[in-house]
Amino acid sequence: MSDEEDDLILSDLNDEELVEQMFDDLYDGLKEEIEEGVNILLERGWEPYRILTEALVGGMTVVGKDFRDGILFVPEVLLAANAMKGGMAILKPLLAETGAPTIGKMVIGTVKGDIHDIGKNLVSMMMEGAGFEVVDLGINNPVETYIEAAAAENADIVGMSALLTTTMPYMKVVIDQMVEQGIRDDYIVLVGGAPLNEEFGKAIGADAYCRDAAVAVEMAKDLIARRHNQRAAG
Ligand code: B1M
Repeated sequence: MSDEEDDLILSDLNDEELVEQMFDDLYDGLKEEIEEGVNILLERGWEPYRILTEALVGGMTVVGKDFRDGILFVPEVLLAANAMKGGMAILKPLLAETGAPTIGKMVIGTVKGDIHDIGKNLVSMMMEGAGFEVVDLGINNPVETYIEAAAAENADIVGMSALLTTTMPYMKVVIDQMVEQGIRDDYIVLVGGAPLNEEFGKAIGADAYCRDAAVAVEMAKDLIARRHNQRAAG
């Protein structure tokens, strides 16, 4: 690291420069700097959601591109993910601070064979912030875990995340098993993850594909409201 970089004082940067620097720090896996950047933006009055999307998710997109292109490798991406999680941990309680009453319960996990959890964690945070109760099943979940947890938690929503083209078909295994057990309609099934699209969501029988965490919240609210209305009418 050059002396110039060594001396860099994050709080001296304007917002745009700071976000740019946070992209670099995320890329370099510098957790403490990311945490400091998040705190500075909060002090400057940025909304937690804006910090999450513009500074953290934005930075991770750059990491993703260079990972795809073979410029970054797994160890570096793990460090970047760790730095991102440091920033997310600061934002989590703030996003959940809306004080909204619980409007539904969701169990969510990454599917079997898949260990990516940043997107899932982000969805969990945003759902909690919107007033949902969330039970996070973690990563690498077999079908039994989803089904048992949904029943045990009396969940309204089953959420599944997959980041690999090789693991996304597993979502259909879970839904097919729910159909087989006659419990499919007991739950709203939401799916998401970078390689998915709307067509895939429909093809596997999910209630909705969610492009990002904000869409997941909207879909969940919408589908819960529809369910309540249907029940009230029936
Ligand atoms: Co992985 N990885 N990775 N990786 N990784 C991808 C997914 C990849 C696209 C990179 C690339 O090549 N460009 C590629 C997949 C290619 C493919 O399948 N076509 C890939 C690969 C190949 C792999 C390995 C196989 C690499 C290897 O070992 N050779 C390996 C697989 C391990 C496994 O799972 N079995 C692997 C490992 C890893 C790390 C461990 C290093 C790390 C994960 C760390 C962690 O999650 N704790 C990692 C990372 C970080 C990535 C990238 C760079 C970033 C993913 C991420 O966190 N994005 C990723 C490239 C990319 O996606 N651009 C890549 C940020 C996050 C906020 O976005 O997860 O899309 P995302 O979530 C969004 C939406 O998709 C949606 O909302 C979220 C928030 O807006 N959403 C949901 C997600 N889940 C949802 C669930 C819902 C609703 C919405 O339910 C209701």
